[in-house]
Amino acid sequence: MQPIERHLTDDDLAAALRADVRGGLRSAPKALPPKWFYDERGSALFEEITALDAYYPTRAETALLVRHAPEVAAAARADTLLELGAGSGRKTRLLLDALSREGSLRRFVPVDVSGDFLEQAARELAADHPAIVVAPVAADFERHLHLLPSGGRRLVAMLGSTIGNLVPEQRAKFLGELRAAMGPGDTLLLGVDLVKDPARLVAAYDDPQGVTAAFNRNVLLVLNRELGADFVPAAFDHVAVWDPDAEWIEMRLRARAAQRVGLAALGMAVPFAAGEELRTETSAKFRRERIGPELAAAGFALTHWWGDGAADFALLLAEP
Ligand code: AVJ
Repeated sequence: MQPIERHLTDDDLAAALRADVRGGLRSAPKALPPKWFYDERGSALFEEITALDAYYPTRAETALLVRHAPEVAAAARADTLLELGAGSGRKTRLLLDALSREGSLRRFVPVDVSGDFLEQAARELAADHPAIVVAPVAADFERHLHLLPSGGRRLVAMLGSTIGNLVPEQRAKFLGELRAAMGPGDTLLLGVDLVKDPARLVAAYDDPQGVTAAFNRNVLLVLNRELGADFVPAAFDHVAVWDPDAEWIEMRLRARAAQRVGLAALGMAVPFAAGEELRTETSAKFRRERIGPELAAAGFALTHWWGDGAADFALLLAEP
């Protein structure tokens, strides 16, 4: 495995967290970007979420990859797999195995904001694929796409409906920057969660075991540790709502009573009214009729669409 190429240091991350929290807790309504969920505990809780009965996306996407990874590999004939938001491994392995069998694969580039997470995931994959160069990159896909390794035929994969965490304006910017960073011979693989019965969507983000609630509140513990804040997680209720117009799930934390929260590192004290909500995540759900034109607007052509029988989730390929 090659040493991690860092476009993002721990200092950059700390500065980005401060800026996001300062801005997000001053705005009305209050909001935080979902990327701050994923410290060690948050990543472990997310892994737990993926195993919940109610959380269908991971199972649905894994089944799609089991079925269609060989077709993805045949269409891409990529020598490089570049994975944005490097996942836990199983789905990555399905892609790596299919590309290896296709005979084209030379290099795997996992990209993630968290260096620690990358190190571990990359090491395990490198051990299982000794013939492949594993070249991890610590970067933020909203800022550093132009710095990603170039050359060869690259399959750029963003799985898990991670793209759903971007709101439409962010998505247009991301897809435009990605298009600019890609060239002939490159292929984009996206995993997207689909619009479906709102009851099932809400259930996937409000499980009876309370794992998602713990995941949601975990961001408050991240702020307590990183910014010397004094959030009391139990003073906030976990809320998941479906917005039928925007077609996204919103996760929020609702203050159970009026309170003031101090953030020592920012020299801020933030008032919450009773019932006031802090938005912590938007998770957009897609339709082919919507993502197709979004891709086209960014300069991509949608070439393949693989859905499951239940129309829960889809894998798509697009070319610049
Ligand atoms: C990994 C960001 C796609 O939005 O479904 C799971 C994160 N949040 N449960 C999603 C998540 C609450 C997940 N993404």
